[in-house]
Amino acid sequence: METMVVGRRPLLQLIGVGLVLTMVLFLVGCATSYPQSTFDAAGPVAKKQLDLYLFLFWAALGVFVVVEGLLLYTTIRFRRRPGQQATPPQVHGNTRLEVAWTLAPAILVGVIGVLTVRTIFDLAAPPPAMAPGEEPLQVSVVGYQWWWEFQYADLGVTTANELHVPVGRAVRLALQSNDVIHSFWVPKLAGKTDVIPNQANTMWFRADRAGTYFGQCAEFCGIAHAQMRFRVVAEPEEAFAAWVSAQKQPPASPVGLGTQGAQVFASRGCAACHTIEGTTAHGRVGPDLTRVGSRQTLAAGALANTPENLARWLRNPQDVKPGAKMPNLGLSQDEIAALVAYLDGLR
Ligand code: HEC
Ligand SMILES: [Cu+2]
Repeated sequence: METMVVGRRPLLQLIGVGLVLTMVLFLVGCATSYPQSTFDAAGPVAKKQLDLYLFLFWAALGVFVVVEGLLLYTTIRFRRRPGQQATPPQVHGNTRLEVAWTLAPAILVGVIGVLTVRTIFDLAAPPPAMAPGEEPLQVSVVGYQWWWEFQYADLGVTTANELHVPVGRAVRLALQSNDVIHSFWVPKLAGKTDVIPNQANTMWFRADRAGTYFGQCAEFCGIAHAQMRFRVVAEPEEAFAAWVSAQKQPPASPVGLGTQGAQVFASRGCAACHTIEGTTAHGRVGPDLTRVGSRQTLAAGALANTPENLARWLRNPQDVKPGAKMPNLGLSQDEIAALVAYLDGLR
């Protein structure tokens, strides 16, 4: 009797520790915001992918419960009891059982295969029009180490790291890479699609809820891969149209300190890499800065777009985003202040 009590205590402790750990795991799941959760599908493409995933999840859970249940049952039911001989009777082969455990997984894998292929074909088809004659919005996405360019060729707009789209309308993307393989991923809107040099991949999504959706490169592409983020801003049709017309107008002429900033921009070689419409700057190495002041972030989500952060970026891009392809140009404090006034005014 005495030995049994002692023998059981560690087991109880183990169960206790297990329960606490399980509780911690569940509580960790109680965060309030999930900006990149695939479980919160905000459009039909993400929804379809989520449905397929959920089927797989429940099927796998069913298999787990059956297999582990049988394992536990046999372990306990047929355990060695006191006074039993060392080796239990040996059995070889059981045709019925073997047929059953070959057929069951084959059928399950077959069902998963059919559902998967159907989903792939569904998503590869052109997006359904929500209204008669409605055309999807066409955007070209170009992946660069380590930022994104979005070109709306039909609208004459180019921007970086911030994809504006109208709510409730399909968006068709043509994805290309300027250098290495990247992958375009907005978890709440659509699964990943590879972005490959010399090969235009296409995909589509639709945002059914207005909001800002977080996206990021999902294929390791070099040192700053983790800082290759972007946002999708889905807004009502009128707000989207207002954004487009603001982006299309040439930026207002700089005033005050901004005028000096424009001169610094021209004299310090920025134009070799950056474009600002309405000026002589037509560089194609870095992001289009025509409306840089209107964007939420700098350097593909590395910094919030504030004057202080813009100054930090210009002081030394490598400090903010190690590996970034913009060199440290050794700008003076005065030059930085003038550039910040100029660039922040480009809205
Ligand atoms: C050799 C090419 C090159 C030169 C010269 C250059 N840049 Fe850049 N710049 C880049 C690249 C590439 C990026 C993108 C960095 C990233 O996000 O990884 C960038 C990013 C930026 C950004 C952030 C834009 C955004 O939307 O995130 C600003 C602002 C900027 N540069 C301003 C300047 C200014 C001002 C100058 C001149 C003083 C300058 N750049 C000179 C290549 C250059
Ligand atoms: Cu990447």
